[in-house]
Amino acid sequence: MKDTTPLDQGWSLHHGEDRLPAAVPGCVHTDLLNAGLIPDPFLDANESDVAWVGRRDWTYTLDLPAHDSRHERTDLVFDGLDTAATITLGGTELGSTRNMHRRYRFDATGLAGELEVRFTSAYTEAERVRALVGDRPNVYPEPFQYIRKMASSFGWDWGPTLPGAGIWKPARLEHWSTARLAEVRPLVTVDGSTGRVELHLTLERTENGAGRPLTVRASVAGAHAEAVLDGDTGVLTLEAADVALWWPRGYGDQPRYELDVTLADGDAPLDGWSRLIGFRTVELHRTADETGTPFTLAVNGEPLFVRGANWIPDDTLITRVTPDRYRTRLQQAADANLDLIRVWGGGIYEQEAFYETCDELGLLVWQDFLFACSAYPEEQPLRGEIEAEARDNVVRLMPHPSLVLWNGNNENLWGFRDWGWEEELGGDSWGEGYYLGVLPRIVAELDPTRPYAAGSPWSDSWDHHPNDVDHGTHHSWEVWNRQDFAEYRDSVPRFVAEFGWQAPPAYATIRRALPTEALAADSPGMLHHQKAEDGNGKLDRGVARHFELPADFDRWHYLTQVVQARAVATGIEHWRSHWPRCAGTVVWQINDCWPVSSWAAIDGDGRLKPLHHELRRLYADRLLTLQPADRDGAPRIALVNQAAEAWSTTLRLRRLDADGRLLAESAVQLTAGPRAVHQLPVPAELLPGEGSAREYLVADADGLRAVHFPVADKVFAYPKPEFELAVEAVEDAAGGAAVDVVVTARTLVRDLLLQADRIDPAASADRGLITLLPGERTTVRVRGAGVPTAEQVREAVFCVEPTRAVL
Ligand code: BMA
Repeated sequence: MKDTTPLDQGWSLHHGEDRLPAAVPGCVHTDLLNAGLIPDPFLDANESDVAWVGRRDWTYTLDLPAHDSRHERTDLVFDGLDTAATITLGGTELGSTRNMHRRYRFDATGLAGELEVRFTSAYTEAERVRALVGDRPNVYPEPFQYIRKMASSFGWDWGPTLPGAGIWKPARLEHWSTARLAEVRPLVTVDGSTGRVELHLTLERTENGAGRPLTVRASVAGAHAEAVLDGDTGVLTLEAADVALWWPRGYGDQPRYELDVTLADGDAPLDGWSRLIGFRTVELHRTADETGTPFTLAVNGEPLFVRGANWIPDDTLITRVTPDRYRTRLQQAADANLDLIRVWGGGIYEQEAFYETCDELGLLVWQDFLFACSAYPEEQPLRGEIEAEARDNVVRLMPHPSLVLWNGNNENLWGFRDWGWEEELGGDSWGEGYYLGVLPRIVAELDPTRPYAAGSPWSDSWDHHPNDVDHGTHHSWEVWNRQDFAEYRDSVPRFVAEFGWQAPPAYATIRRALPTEALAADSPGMLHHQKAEDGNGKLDRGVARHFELPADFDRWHYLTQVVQARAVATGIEHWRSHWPRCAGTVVWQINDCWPVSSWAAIDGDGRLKPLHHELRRLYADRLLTLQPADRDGAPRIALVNQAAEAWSTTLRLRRLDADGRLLAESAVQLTAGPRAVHQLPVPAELLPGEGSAREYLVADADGLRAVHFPVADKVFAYPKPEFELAVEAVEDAAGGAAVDVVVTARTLVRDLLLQADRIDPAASADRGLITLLPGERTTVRVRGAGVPTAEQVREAVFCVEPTRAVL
């Protein structure tokens, strides 16, 4: 049987004359940090001080004594090397690498001594390739399209510039004889309750093993198959009766079955492979209809309104993202009622634990191939790397039931058409051959059970603009860049694959990142931790359209977070109400990779912004929304029901005055069918007077609430908010002490937010923005803050205040 020696101990990183202890898996930045040789690049403006790290070459060594192997072959295997490296063992050069996204295997039979992995700076390698293939347009001033390395490690509009080097995934020796399983490719489908696995196998044989008849056995869900192979490839088919379907969360369970494969020489086992698979079908409906070209995912025949978010690398220093951290983050995504995560093309093909956790939680995965926001040369040496990388990752990830879509790139088809690239390129290659040629061919060949989209956004053909709202996927960025969030209501794209609004991270996250700074919206550290073009200008203008722009930092921080949540809510409520014409929203972005003002719902320290709580409401099976007059007509109420059962409810509508007086009221019995939207116009007598600064509308149904104010907050005659707070210690089900903060409103209280991390950086609240009518009471549970006094809690509470001019 094959046997494995992990190479995860005893490595050194050469730093001048010194040899530092090095982590494998790991990277130079974390090794230098651990050795106390660089300051934490995530704090203050330290990022700039450590820029030298990415410009240098780095060498890792490990002493590998001779191994007394009974086996014919010893391979040195790297699951990931970041990025341009030359590998020698005992003075023999084994080979070189230039792609972080591939696995590498070198024949190291009989070799021993010092194992040396010499990394060339990613900049040196990228510039070398740029000189060979010629310059290409890029949205960012860094050369990431000339090297197959995580693009955003070079910096992004939410990320620091910290390209590093390192043995970023496990390394090991594999000792084997006769043959090994070089590739196992299960094509998993299901017909009724019969699960089918077509297992494509590739063997690698030693000289001794050449031509020898070897037995492969496979089993899954009670089905068995066996074959004798004397060549290097084979196909086994398994049919399992009565399998249960794997469903996305919210639609059913996620049963998984162990698929085992063994390779044997007679009775002697040589190698084994095992994965948990799931039986489900996936289709992408793209057949033209009366509006244009839909983009509707269907799992097990059930068309979905996708409730998604975009995922970026969870830490710029990605080797710090452990399986536990993946689990925490993905559980947070699931808690926000997401059912799809898009792994965005400027990051990485994530690690196994990411996809395993998605399989388990029922989070669908849309996986981009790794191309983002720039023109990619199609010449060598890149072309060969890209083909090899795509093959490697398609094979690696295809056993996962959560994976439902391969996507060619992020925004490159759009960039070519719209951002002046076409002219600038003057006929040079830019990646089209990958997105419309190489990649779909690879997916069709290796993983034909999954749909492929050429890009996001993409209209499915050059006949339409790549970002056409009526055709395929759409990225809605004009609104954040230039407009008020109400403009989301101006269109009904077929699928919104990106849109979002920025806000700063939680207060405690900012404090940790900028420990000594006198905080202001534009203080040096805040600006350093804001990477978007005119990011703070857009934040400020976003606030100023609705509120008086405050000078006070805490208020600015609160209001930017309110606007972020309201903006995303406006988009999702509008688009969901247009199901099935619009078949999904994928918010930009769920997570962050360091402490920064960004579009994220979960900040760089893992704290939830109010947006996260809002997503939980927006993406619940049942959504109640009030849609102001838009191009489709008068103000309406939409009951969005994504559950399999009909939703019957009594809808209560109230027109109220700012002081709480009831002006008009009605109750209607309504039913939204299964997975359907029910709409009705708001009755005229319930509508607040147009332009009224005193009247507003409240809709309630089954504990869900929607409010509509006809004017901006800065014009509305809010009363001075009055509420009481009571703190009760409780025993929390999750274990440990917690408190319930009971809020009782005496007046209208709009968008009350308890920022628990201001009480204690370890504390969190289970609710986000809350609107209460006079006399209403609600409870917020706060964990991790001990038992604070009501006064301490009050200092951490914010809500919308009346504008002085209006009072
Ligand atoms: C899109 C994304 C990212 C970017 C985001 C916010 O372009 O694909 O590249 O971070 O918008 O600007």
